[in-house]
Parts: sequence; C-alpha cells; structure tokens
Amino acid sequence: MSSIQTVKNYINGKWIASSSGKTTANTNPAHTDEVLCYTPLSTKEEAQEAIAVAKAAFPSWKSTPAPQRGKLLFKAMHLLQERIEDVAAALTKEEGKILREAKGEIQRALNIMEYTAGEGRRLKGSTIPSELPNTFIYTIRQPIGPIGLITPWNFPVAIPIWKIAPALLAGNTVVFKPATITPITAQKIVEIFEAAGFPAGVLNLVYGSGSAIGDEIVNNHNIHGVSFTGSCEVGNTVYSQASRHNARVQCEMGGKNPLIVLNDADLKLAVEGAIQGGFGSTGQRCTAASRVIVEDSIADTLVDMMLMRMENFKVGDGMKPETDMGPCVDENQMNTVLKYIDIGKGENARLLKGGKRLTEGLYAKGYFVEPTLFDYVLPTMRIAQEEIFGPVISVIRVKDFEAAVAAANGVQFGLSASLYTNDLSKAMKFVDNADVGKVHVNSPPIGGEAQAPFGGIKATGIGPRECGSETFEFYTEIKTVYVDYTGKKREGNIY
Ligand code: UN1
Repeated sequence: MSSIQTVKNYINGKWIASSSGKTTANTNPAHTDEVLCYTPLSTKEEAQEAIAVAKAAFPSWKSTPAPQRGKLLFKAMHLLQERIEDVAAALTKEEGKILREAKGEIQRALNIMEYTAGEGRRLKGSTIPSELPNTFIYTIRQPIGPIGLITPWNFPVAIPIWKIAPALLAGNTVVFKPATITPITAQKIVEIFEAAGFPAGVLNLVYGSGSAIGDEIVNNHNIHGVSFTGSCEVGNTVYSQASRHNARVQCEMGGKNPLIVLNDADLKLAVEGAIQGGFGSTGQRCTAASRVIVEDSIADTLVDMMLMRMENFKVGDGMKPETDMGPCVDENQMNTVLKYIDIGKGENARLLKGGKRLTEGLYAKGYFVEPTLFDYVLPTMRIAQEEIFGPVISVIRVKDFEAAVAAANGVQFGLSASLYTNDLSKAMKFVDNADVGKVHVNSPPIGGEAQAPFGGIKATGIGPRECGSETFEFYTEIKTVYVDYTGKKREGNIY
C-alpha cells in the first residue's frame, strides 16, 4: 500500500473522502517522480451536496454580524501567518515557483485577509437625501447567497484567499473548487478557516474536474454568484452558462501585458522590470510582462542589457535558495510554452537566448524551460498576440511613443501595462490611453496591493474588480431603504 494520501473534500465541516474512486496524481514539477498526493475527481453528486450545504448554512451566516465575521477572518490570518513556512513549502513543491515567490504570495494573501477582515467593521452603505419631507433613504450591503469559486493553479493561495475572504466577510457561503494540480495548498487554506472557527457549511471544498465540479457549480441554480480565474475559453463558458440562471459572474482571464521602454528611461530599472515581470513565477501569471516594446533608438542597448542580465539567471528547483526561476507547472504547460517557441521561430522572430527544454543532470526529472528572449517580434505575430504563460519575452521594436501605445493596445487582452520613462507628460498620456485595468509607471506589470482594485478589460475581465473595497461590488447586493416618518399618505407626484 502506498503511503501517499488522497486529499479529501470538506463538506459541512467534515473531511470526507470522495466516493468516485477516480484520482489524478499531484506531482512535483521539479521532480516528476515525486508524487505529493492524489486529487480525487469527485462526482457531480458530491458538488451538489456541497452546494446544498452552502445553501442551508447561508441564513445563519448572513445574520452573523459582519464585525464578528471579520474577527474570524483575523483569526484565520494569524493562523496563516503561523503556518507560512509550511504553506510556502507546499506551494513551491506542487506549483514550482521559488520559495521567495511562494512566501511573497502568502504575504499578499495575509495582506488581503488583514484588509478584508477590517472591512467587517465598515461594509458601509450610504445615506441619500430624499426629495420628500420626513423621509430617510439609505442603502445596506447584503450577501448574495451561496457562491462558487473556481481558482487556478498559478496563485493557489493568494487567488483563493482574495475570493474566499471577501465572500465570507460579506456573509456569503462558499463552494470552492481549486485547480486539481494544486490540491495541498487548497487543503491547507481550508484547514486554516476550519481552525479559525468558521461554522460548518460556510466554506466547502470540492476537488475535481471542470467538466464535473466546475460545470455543476456554474449551472446549479442554488449558486447565486460565480467568481472564476483562469483561461478565456473556460471563463467565457462560465459567463454564458451561469448568467442563464441569473447568477452574478466575475471572470479574470488572460493577459498579454506590454512593458514599454521609452528612450529617456532608466534602462537598468527597465531591464530589472522586464526580467522580473517576464520570468518571475516562470512567466506563469496573467500579469506577466510578455511583450517588451522599445523605441528603436535604444533597442540594441536594452536588448544587450537584457541578455547580460539573463546570463546568471538560475533555473532550478524552487526549494533551493539560489534558484531564480522554477519549472513550468506540468507537462501540458511546458509543451504549450515549447509550442509557442516553435511558433515564434516559424514566424521568423529572432531567437536570441533560451528556447529549449532543460533535460540534463538536475533538470532530468522536471519541466524546466530556459528563459527565452525573442527580438524583432512584429506586433501581429502570434507570439505577440497570444498568451503563452511561460518564460518567454518578445521584444517589439517601434519608432516612437505613439507606435508603442498602438502596439501595446493592439491585442485582445487588457489586464496590465507598464511604461518606463521620466517624461511625465508621456507617462500621463499612457495612463489615459492604455486599454487595461491597471497601469504601472516605472515598475513591472505584475502584482498588486490588497487595498487596490485588481482586474482587466476587453477579453481579460468580466464583472467588477477583485480586491480593494471594489471587491464588495461583486460579493454584496445593495438594498435601498425608504423610511417615511410623516405618518401621512403621499400627496403630489407619485413615482
Ligand atoms: C499578479 O501578478 O498580481 O491568474 C497575480 C493570474 C492573475 C493574478 C496575477 N489573476 O495570474
């Protein structure tokens, strides 16, 4: 008998083994012969049960005062803080990102919990002047009901937390379906909420495929809202299906984020931004700097500096402190990256560095791809248009600022964009004209702070922003209240 565990679902406050009998192996992408656990491919009936439980738990959770819900969230935050080493190691082992990045991701989750828990004492409505005498109009924010959360593998702690925390704080109950290839971090998150004392049924976890569990969450009429992060293809299906039964939908999907470098920029800073933005998290983030758009006059210098910076960039096991970049998350993702490298070569982009899978020695048992730099990429090429989700940077040379903005905007996505310049006027023009949900001036397009809204436009985003106070636009309904204390029937205009 193998001692490798199959993780369990968490339904109604109990850890329950799936009855499906079907599992998929969760392997370490840096050592593919290391199976970390098995993920159950749960049945639709198990998802239905979790949804029924979330529905049953809703009335009492809704009537729990928001400051009390916030107190539990503060407890969960302290527990995550205590367990940070353990959760970070699990994250690196199952997702592959380096330990520093894993800890950074967990710190971001902690910041989100801190910010969101404090909202328990705010969650404000507004008072509105009435045109009538002795009439009081105000609004309150109420939860929307049982919510389905479908989350990706690339930020398996921060993204679930930035959905679970505001969902629960606002008084909703949750059915959480994590990616099947990052089950251990999902389990550790739910254990923390359990240990913090969240009541049974308020947060439920069901492992399984998109086609069974995701499909049930999206189509079940007892789910009143779905928040999804992942691919455009899946997100668009989630949107069209969930909206059929009037569920509220929020989707955060792909990106093809530009990092523009103008000829007056601090090039050292720009190179650091491009490397961190393009190769950080192995390029597996929707905010990755996958296109470096540079003015012709400085392009040769910038490219030389990037090549030099890549010289000592160490690929390897994310658990080792000297590693700068970990593996791709799985074989599938690695093959996608290698396919796009071939596409780039086929399109006659100039491959300057990288481009290959690493297979020798330490790399023999992992999904390692070299950090890859293409130059002379045209804005219309597929490698400049499509999301690769891997360590591939495309340099696009343009004649001036206007051409840079046109190239930056000339993609279907609209998540994040960076501009490196010291020209305030150009910086502000870019802020005005970039077709994205967030702009970074003189810093890479990745990341975001807990108290600031996060999300994109165009093919990237559907529904309200995540994080910041704007997150409650999704997780609450506004109720408008009219209190008439005249004691008289209305005269005159009646609306
Ligand atoms: C970040 O870079 O801030 O799936 C995180 C994603 C995004 C999160 C990006 N929704 O990569």
